[in-house]
Amino acid sequence: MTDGDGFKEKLIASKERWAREGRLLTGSPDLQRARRLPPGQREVKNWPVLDLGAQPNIPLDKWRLSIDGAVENPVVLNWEALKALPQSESVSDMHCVTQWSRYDNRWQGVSGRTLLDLAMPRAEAKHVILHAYDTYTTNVTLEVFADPDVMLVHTWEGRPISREHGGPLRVLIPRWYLWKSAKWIKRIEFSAEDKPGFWEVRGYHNEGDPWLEQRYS
Ligand SMILES: Nc1nc2c(c(=O)[nH]1)N[C@H]1C(S)=C(S)[C@@H](COP(=O)(O)O)O[C@H]1N2
Ligand SMILES: [Mo]
Repeated sequence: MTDGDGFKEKLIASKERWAREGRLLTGSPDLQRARRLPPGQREVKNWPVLDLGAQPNIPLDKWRLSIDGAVENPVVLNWEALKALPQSESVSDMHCVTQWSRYDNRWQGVSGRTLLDLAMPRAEAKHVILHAYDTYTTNVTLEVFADPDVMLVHTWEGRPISREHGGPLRVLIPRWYLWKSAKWIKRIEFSAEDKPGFWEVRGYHNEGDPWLEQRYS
């Protein structure tokens, strides 16, 4: 199969999804709710913790975030510098590949767009590699990272994000399964080449669209 075929299949899958959603729009409240739930997911009210088992403790005065690689303006931010950037707020649903979804999470942090404006990726930058304090890595395309809903978040429901959920700062890529949302973010690397991360080299999909069930490769 050529890449063109893959692209066509994805297009067809999204169009099928739009058709389904259109049908559900006029349905009962239950169906409207169901419409928010990607295939194979179930809604939870708690917020499960998933990681490699080591939850790094990074005091704010030691915390640094490096933004580097194929950028015009590599930067290392400390906590004060991060908080001095324009702050944004958003509400989004989380979808985990282990089949839970949690609706209406209220986040505060810095938009990915703000970091792009700051670091200015060079023309050859096509991929973004997220490196975390626990050695976890994950990869997304620059196009995905540039979605307006991508954020680096420090606050959830008005409270600092707990250490177990990736505080002081984690990535949030709400349109993708949650394994793409690196906790304890330490470095954002822009790259001409793709670098599949921890789970991507262990059988997870290289993308991760919950609506297309891009769970495993
Ligand atoms: N640094 C880091 N980020 C990570 C992980 C990890 O092990 N280390 N696990 C990922 C996976 S597989 C999931 S499902 C989500 C879980 O986030 P949560 O524990 O806040 O629910 O974090 C993702 N981000
Ligand atoms: Mo996960």
